[in-house]
Amino acid sequence: MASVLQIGSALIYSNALVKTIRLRPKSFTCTVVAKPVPAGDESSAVPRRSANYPPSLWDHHHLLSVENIYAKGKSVRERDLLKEMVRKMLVDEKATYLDKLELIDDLQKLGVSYHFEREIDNVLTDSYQKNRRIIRTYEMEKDLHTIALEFRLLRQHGFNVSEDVFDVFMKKCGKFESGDDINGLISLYEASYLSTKSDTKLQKFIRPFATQKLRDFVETHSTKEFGSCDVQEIVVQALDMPYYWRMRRLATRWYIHVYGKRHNNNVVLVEFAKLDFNILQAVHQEELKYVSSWWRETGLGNQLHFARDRIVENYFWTIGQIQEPQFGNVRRTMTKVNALLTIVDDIYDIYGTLEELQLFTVAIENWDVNRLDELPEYMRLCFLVVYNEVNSIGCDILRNKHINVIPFLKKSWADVCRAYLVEAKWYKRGHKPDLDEYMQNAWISISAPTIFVHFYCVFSDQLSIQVLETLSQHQQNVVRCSASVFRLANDLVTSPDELARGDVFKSIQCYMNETGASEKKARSHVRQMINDMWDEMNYEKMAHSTTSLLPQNFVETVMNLARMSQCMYQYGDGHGSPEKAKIVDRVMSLLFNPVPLD
Ligand code: 0FV
Ligand code: MN
Ligand code: MN
Ligand code: MN
Ligand code: MN
Repeated sequence: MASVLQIGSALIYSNALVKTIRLRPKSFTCTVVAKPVPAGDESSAVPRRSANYPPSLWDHHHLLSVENIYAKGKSVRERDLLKEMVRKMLVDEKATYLDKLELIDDLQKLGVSYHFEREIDNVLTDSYQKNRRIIRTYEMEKDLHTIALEFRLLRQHGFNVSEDVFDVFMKKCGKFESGDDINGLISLYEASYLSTKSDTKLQKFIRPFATQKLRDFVETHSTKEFGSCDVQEIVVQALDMPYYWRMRRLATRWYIHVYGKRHNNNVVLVEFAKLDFNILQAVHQEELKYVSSWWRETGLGNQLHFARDRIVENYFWTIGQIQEPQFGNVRRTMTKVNALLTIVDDIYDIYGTLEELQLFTVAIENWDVNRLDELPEYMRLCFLVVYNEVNSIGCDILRNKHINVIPFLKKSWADVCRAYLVEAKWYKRGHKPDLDEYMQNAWISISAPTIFVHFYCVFSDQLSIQVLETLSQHQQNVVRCSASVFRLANDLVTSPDELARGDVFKSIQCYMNETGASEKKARSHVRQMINDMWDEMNYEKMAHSTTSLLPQNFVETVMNLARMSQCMYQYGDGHGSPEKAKIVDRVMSLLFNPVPLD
C-alpha cells in the first residue's frame, strides 16, 4: 500500500492517492435527529439536534504513510541554485521598470516572493519615492497596465498611492477610456480591489467598468477562437474571484499552471516555483501527520459523535493564514485551536441544552479544573483538552518569550463561549435581532477574535502587552473586519441548514426580518457588506505605519483569514461538508498532489 502512496512527480499517482486517503466509511454516521448515542450521565430523554455532518474523509493511517521525495536535501539544493538565479533577475540593472514590476507580480503569484522580501521592498520603495516626485505629464506616458500594476503592488505593500493615478484615463465627460487593451483591463480590474473606504472612484466606478468590460470580452471571445491562448482563462478566473481576495496558496497552484503555459515564460522561474511548491508541500505534510496524531490522542473526534471531525480541514485553514515553511509551529498550534473551537461550537449549536451550556460557559470563565465534575460527562473531556492545550500554549510562550499570556488566552475563550451562549439564548427565546445587534455578537461568535489572540502570541517574536490588550479588548478594527468577512461568508452558505435544524437568525434572515427585503436582496446586501469590510481593511493596512500598533506581517495574516473564509465557503460549507463544497479537491491539490516537473 505504501508504494501506491509514495508521491512521485507524476500526476498519475494522485488518483490512487485520492481513493486511498479518502477512506470511508467510519463506523458510525450522524443521521439520527433527537436520538443521540447516550454519552454518560446526560439524560437520553432530552431531545437533541443533529447537524448530520458527514464523517471525516481522511484516514489517519494513510496520512501517516505518505512519503514525499521532495523532502530530500537534493531538491532543496537544486531549488537554492535556481533561487540565486532569480535573485540576480531582481537586481538586474538592465531590466526596465515594467520588467521589474512584472517580475515582482509573478514572484508573488508563483508563491516564491518570501525568498526575496528585501529586494522587492527596495524596488517598491524606490518606485514609491519616485512616484511622489513625478509630475503629471510623466503619468501620461505610462500605459494602463503599468499604472494599474504599479498601483496594486504599491498598495499591497502598504504604500498609500492615490486613486487619482487613473484620472488620465478619464475623459472630460467622466467616462473611462481604455480602448481594447485586455491586459490593461485585467490589471485595472485587479487594482480596483485595493480600494479603501476613503476612495470615491475605485469601488463605485472603476470596478464596475472593468468588470463589465471583462464580461463583454468573455462573451465575445469564445475559447475556440482563442485557441491555446491563456487570456480567456485568466479573465474567467479573475471574474470568478479577484486575485487579491484569493487564498494565496491556491492562487499559486493555479498560476504555476497558467504561467508555465505562457509562450514567453521564464524557464528558470517556472522550475524554481514548481520545486519550491513541492518542497513546501512536503513540509506541510509532516505537520499534518503531527496534528492528525495529536487529534487522535485527544479522543474528541471519536467520542463526540455529533461534532465535526475535521482535523485535515482545520489544518488547511492554517495554510490559508500563513504558508511559509518557518511557521510550522504557528500552523500546528493554530490547527489545535481551530479543532477545539469547531468542537465547542458544535456543543453550543447542536448538542448542548441551555442549562448545560451555561455550566460550560461558567467553567471556562472560571478556568477552574477543580470543578470538572460539575459538568455533564460528555463535556468533561472537551473542557479538559481545551484547558490543557491553552495552558500548554501559554507555557511554551512563557518559556520562550517570558510573558504570561494565559490571562489573554483564557479571556478570549470566555468571550467566544459567551458569544456562543448569547446565540443559544436568542434561539431558545425566539429572539430575532436586527442586523446590527446580530453582528455585534456574530463577529465574535465566528471565533476569529479568539483565533487572533492565540495567533499573535505564537507568531510574534516580540510580544507587545499593548497589542495583546487591544486585541483582547476587541479594539483592532482590522480584526473586526476580517472576522466580519468570515462571519458573512459563513452565513451565506451555512444559514439554510442551520435554520432548518434549529438555530438563531443569521445575517441574511436578520436583514430580511428587519427590512422586509427578499432573500435575494438580503444576500446581495451581505455581499456588499463583505466588499465594504475589504475597503476598511485596506484602509487600515495603509494607515498602518503611522496609526497602528500591529506588525505589518501580522495584519497580512489577519486579512488572510478573510481570504481563507472566502475560499472555504465559495461553493458551500467547506468546513462542515468538504466534499460537497469542493474543498476535497483543493486539499488534494495543495497538500497531496505535487506539481508535475518537466
Ligand atoms: C464555522 O462553522 C466554524 F467551524 C467555526 C466558527 C469554528 C472554527 C473556526 C475555524 C476552523 C477557523 P459554523 O457555520 O458552525 O459556525 P457558526 O458560527 O455559524 O456556528
Ligand atoms: Mn455552528
Ligand atoms: Mn456557532
Ligand atoms: Mn454558520
Ligand atoms: Mn494597521
